[in-house]
Amino acid sequence: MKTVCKLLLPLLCAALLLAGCSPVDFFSTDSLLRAPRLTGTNAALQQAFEAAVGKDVFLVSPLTGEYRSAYVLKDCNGDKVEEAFVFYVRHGSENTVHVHLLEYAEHAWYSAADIAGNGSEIYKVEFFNIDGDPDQELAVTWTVSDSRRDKTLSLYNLDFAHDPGSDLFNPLASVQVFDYFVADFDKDRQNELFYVYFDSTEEKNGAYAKLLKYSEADTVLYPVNEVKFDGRASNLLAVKYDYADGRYEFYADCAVGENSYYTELILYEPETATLSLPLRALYEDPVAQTRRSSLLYADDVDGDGRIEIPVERNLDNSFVINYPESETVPLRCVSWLRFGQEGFTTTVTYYVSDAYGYRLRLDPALGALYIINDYMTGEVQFRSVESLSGETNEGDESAAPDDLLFTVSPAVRARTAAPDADPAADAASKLRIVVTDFGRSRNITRKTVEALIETVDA
Ligand SMILES: [Ca+2]
Ligand SMILES: [Ca+2]
Ligand SMILES: [Ca+2]
Ligand SMILES: [Ca+2]
Repeated sequence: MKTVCKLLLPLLCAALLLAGCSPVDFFSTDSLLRAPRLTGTNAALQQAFEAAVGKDVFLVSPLTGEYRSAYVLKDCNGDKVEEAFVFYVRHGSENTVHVHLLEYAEHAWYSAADIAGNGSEIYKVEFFNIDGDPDQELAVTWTVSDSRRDKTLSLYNLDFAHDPGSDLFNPLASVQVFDYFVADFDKDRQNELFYVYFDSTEEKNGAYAKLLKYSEADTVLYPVNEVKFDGRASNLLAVKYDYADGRYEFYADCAVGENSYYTELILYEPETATLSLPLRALYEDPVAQTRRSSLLYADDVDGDGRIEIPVERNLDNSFVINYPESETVPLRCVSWLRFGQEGFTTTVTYYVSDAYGYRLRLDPALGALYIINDYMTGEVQFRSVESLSGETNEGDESAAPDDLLFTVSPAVRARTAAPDADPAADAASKLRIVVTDFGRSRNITRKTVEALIETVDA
């Protein structure tokens, strides 16, 4: 699984390593109101900052991401000398966060530029190269207090060799984002910006994905294309991506009103160098394909590097008994769908127990199953479907579990874990697994069942 923000992590880590050993004690401090006294080089940096803007300021730390300090050191122009970015709000004035840039030369820090940003808080700070010059651009995602749903990504080209009278900070783009991702989509050795956003204005109302590319000639980022999600998408919840067959695939989990969710799939098509919504062409109602009533996120459920989309399904012949105020209800499983040329295929199906925090993979080796869950006791019976169409056992109640392979139920009392207990069997260790003779005759053992059980976060 990769989230959009995780993509840049290796790059950032590499950048941090290259940047060498910054004296980070101070810089790791989160959410400082005022700068503490610094020592050594940092003290000189703080003095230079205060000499430029005064002492009556609040420092502002990014809320998330790799850089969590109001002071960010980064060598953007590759001369092996770090620049310093300081994020602050002037006390008693407007709430806008400013970015102050200091450069280091001749054994001293000096103030180089100062700009007003686009929010009262900083969500994230990153650096990447998206325009024609080799320098890193500064990417700041701004938020406004109490409105973290709306984020603004501002990209700044930094012109360190600027002429007197021209600006060091050159805004390349400022766009509303839910999440974004920078990569060389079209393999021309220059990065593009992909982002997803929700536009709540009356004219555009809806969720969109958009791709921006840098134009050398016009020195701006221009839109390559934009796709609008299904009109029923009422909110964005998460975006993940994978890379398969030479193209990026983005999975955007969306809300559809109350207690209903679906995943919008967005592809980058290398042939046309544009974004597309492939489900539109394959299905009459693309939303119905992945719609679910539980908040389940698209994820790489089997760890193969590809994202799967979860959907709920009633399992044939399966039901929940002793359900409050109702005799039986259909039993739902979660299937994870993989998208391919032909549309969706199921990769894996789980029986999910939210109540007891586990899921059990319905491995094909178990054979075709039906499941009966006793809501009162928590006991779940896994039964072979073979006998469903066959002869029934007449009159003999004790012979009823003929098709019962195994049961899983909450452990009745605390059991001491065996000294050689497999940590992977953690979830299973809180459960009582009983395999029947019939189950054993089908090569099912306690270990087989344990290996299919995973812990699920509540
Ligand atoms: Ca530098
Ligand atoms: Ca650049
Ligand atoms: Ca490119
Ligand atoms: Ca996968």
